[in-house]
Amino acid sequence: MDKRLLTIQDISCVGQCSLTVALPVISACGIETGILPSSVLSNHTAGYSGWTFHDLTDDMPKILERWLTEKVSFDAFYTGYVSKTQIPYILEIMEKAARPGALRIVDPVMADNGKLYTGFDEDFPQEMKKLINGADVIMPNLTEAAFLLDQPYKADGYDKAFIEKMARDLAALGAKNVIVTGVSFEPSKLGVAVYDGNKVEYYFNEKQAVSSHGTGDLYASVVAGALLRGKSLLEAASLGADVVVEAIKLTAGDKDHWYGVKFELALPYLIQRLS
Ligand code: PXL
Repeated sequence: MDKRLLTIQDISCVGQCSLTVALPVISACGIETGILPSSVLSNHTAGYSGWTFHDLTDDMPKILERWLTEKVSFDAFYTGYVSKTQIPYILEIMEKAARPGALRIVDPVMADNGKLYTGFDEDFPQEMKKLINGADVIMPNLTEAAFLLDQPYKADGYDKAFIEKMARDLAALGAKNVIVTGVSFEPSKLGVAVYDGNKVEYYFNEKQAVSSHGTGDLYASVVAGALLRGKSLLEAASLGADVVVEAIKLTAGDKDHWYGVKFELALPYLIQRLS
């Protein structure tokens, strides 16, 4: 049977993030992708002056019931932007609609640059820990890692010992593998720390001049797709970083394109790297 993944995150109708990135990216990886939209927004919440928000929590148990009747099941679950009240439903879906050995990939989307995203309250990280516990792979950025560990956010000035303790402490929350994103030990390099429960390895690229919205979702989607294609954790983590850099380069210089990255133009690169 072919592998099938379910991704659970919002539909931001425009803005190149969450499901509008995850579905095309994982499909481009050659993996059948089911979606469970957690909410529908007119656009994402980072940089626009406002947005509509339609919560879809009530649909979750009804959709699961249908799936169980139809014997629909998945080899992997990949979660992104979700709300607190959805977490118990998501845990139930991951338990009841799993094929044997199904992977749980959790991107604990909630914060960046030292701050929780608009709409997330202070006890959200506590709830997110319930998704982290039992995950096979988690992919926090440095801000999300700090919130999950109840420690102050450090934007810079940290060393390898700090990052490696962070990765181990995150694993101690119940995650088998940890990828910490946005790690930098020197001004010109940006990358990821990859902990497989045994050792921490790193992958770096040249740091790009701009940081763009939606790159976390692009990164996590590539990692999820690459893992299902049988890539190792470090290979998937490195490919994710390379695709993000490619997309940023393909977007750079277009001032009208402030809301996301042109990941569509990086899909041929992704496909070629996977072939
Ligand atoms: O990229 C993360 C994300 C996903 N979905 C929505 C967002 C954000 C980040 O701001 O606003 C709706």
